[in-house]
Amino acid sequence: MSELSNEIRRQIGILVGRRGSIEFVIVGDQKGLTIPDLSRFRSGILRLRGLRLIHTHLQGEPLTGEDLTDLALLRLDMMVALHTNGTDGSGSIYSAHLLPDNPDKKVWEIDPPSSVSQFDMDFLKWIQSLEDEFQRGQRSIPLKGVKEKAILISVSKESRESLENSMEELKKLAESSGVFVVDSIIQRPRNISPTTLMGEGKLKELLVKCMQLGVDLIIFDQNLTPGQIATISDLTELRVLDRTQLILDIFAQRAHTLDGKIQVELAQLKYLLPRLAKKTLALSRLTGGIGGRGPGETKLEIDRRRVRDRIHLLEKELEKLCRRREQRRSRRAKTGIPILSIIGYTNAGKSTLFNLLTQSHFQVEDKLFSTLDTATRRLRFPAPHKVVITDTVGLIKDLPKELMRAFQPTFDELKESDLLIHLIDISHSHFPEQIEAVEKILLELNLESIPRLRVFNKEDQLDREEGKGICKKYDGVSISALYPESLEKLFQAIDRKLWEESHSMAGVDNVRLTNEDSFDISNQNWTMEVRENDRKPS
Ligand SMILES: Nc1nc2c(ncn2[C@@H]2O[C@H](COP(=O)(O)OP(=O)(O)OP(=O)(O)O)[C@@H](O)[C@H]2O)c(=O)[nH]1
Ligand SMILES: [Mg+2]
Repeated sequence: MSELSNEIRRQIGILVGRRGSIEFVIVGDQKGLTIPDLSRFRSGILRLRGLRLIHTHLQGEPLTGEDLTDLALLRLDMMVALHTNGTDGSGSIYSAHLLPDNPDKKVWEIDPPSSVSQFDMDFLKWIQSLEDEFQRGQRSIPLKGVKEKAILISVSKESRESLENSMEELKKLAESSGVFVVDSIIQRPRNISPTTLMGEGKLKELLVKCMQLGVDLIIFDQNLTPGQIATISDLTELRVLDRTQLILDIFAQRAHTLDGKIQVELAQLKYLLPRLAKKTLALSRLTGGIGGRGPGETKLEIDRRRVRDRIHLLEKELEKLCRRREQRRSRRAKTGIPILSIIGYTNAGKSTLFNLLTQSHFQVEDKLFSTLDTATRRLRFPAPHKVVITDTVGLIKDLPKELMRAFQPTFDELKESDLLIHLIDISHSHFPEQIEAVEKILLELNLESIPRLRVFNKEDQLDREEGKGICKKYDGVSISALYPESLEKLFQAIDRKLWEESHSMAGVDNVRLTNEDSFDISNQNWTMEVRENDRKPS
């Protein structure tokens, strides 16, 4: 090869299979060669390709940066460059290979050059032991009761602090959807690649890391365009998800009622449709697994025409749903009883508070988005008033617009509220950002004109004085939904908001009831309401 190469002044390369079969012969130019499409040699993302590239260098130069990039991106068994001297046949061989997980976090090993005449190696034996080592590394992170492992990635020019906060939340989202987070990488490049976000260098490092750790799923904190998902997935053969898909996946797992299922599936399909235009393996890699499952562990349809039909059908269902909800609303409006809705960032403790107030037993979990379906009940309110209280789906920053649209009927119901109780997790280190995110969404939903009460929850996690300071600063009250005795402040604040501040409130029935009365749910309207919501108490 080297002799020929010297003669034609071009690099020559061969791609060799494990047992020595020559699969490709490539003739390049003086500086390099172009490797053909190797997709038919796909051996699974977590394995080496089963091909080594042996090629000539004309000047006897060692492996180039490009050689090493190809080694990593293509997961070749080995990259070899050789050069011989035209006159006496002497020359040297340079080789490099990928490394299994190692303490120095090295991606590859470049072997010391050896002379062509002395080079001797039992390749098959060597590659088998290398693969064994890779597999040991991959198994070193066991799946602890979850189905998937993933590496999280954030690429943006925003401040490091805000990227770290967002990453923290992405991690919680991933865990809430049953993913074990192996590593998270934040990159703040000067230039963001429009096609792959991160540059080639980072991408290959990531790819090798995935192979070292046995991870074939990466989740971006940024939302990716259909083109970006396709490019990254095609280039790396990894399964690629973005923040929106992850949130949609959690919703799909949590949707139990018919309403919820329709809303979630519609949001998922609307997200998918523009992505199906790209002929790509990216989506087919997801079928059935995380990001590709619909409500109730069904597979998401990824055939364009069928997706369109299904969207059409679901939209009709959604319309019916809207009508049903409207009827329910007008029934409720007729009663003239004020409606309080608990809203707030996901995991703030909304359901915990709702359960305490109404003595219900709905699902409460230290997970994001444990509640999807609205629940409504009469409040066990100690004041001599009658109110209806509603628990709602949690909000989050950058709530996917597909979800906003699909959950419109749910949000529309909030419009009927007489008071929004904005519950805030005071113990969360970034609660001010969460307040901001919620208020931004309220604005988008045209709910900003409804009277609002800021209630800081989880005060038990904080120093008393600190809590007081925050309440003063944000004009709110603090409670702990775990301690009923702390609710006194909340009742007083609701009392003030509903009956003292807003005398002019239309439709608010001022019928005074005794405590016992307000526990009585024999009233037809209310028992019906609970049934209609058919959300199952845990
Ligand atoms: N320490 C403390 N933990 C609380 C308090 N209130 C709720 N929690 C916990 O916070 C977690 C979330 O509570 P949920 O009631 O499910 O929160 P949510 O706002 O309904 O959440 P989503 O439905 O997921 O949006 C659970 O682990 C609760 O036990 C509180 O006052 N103090
Ligand atoms: Mg909840």
